[in-house]
Amino acid sequence: MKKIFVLLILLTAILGCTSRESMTKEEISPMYYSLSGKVENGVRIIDVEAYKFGFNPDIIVVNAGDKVRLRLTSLDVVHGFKLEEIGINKRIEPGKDNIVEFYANEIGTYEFRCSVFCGPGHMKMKGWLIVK
Ligand SMILES: [Cu+2]
Repeated sequence: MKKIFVLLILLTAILGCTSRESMTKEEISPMYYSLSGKVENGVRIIDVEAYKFGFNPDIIVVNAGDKVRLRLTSLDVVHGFKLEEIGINKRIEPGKDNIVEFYANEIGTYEFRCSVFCGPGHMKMKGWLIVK
């Protein structure tokens, strides 16, 4: 009985750690993530899908110094892509490619989130940009 109890606690701890929406900046280890997208003509191009209620991928990884182009698409309603620390706030209209370009200058882990209210899960709709 005691063993099962310990196992349950362990399992809860492990599951808790892998839930990305509740992750904090400090819990993300850049070394575990490989680079996102592909580089074409010196631009790192990454496709990101927005949906109720999340982003795919929800962890975007680039190199410091990269010129980054995000191609944002929505699978359902209008969403937003807000990356405050880099000064980005883009509406993601369904049915089109919504393009955002920026230079990833500073190493760091930056939170991005949906900036257009899209329903009850809106507040949980976020992800991370890792610049390494
Ligand atoms: Cu939203």
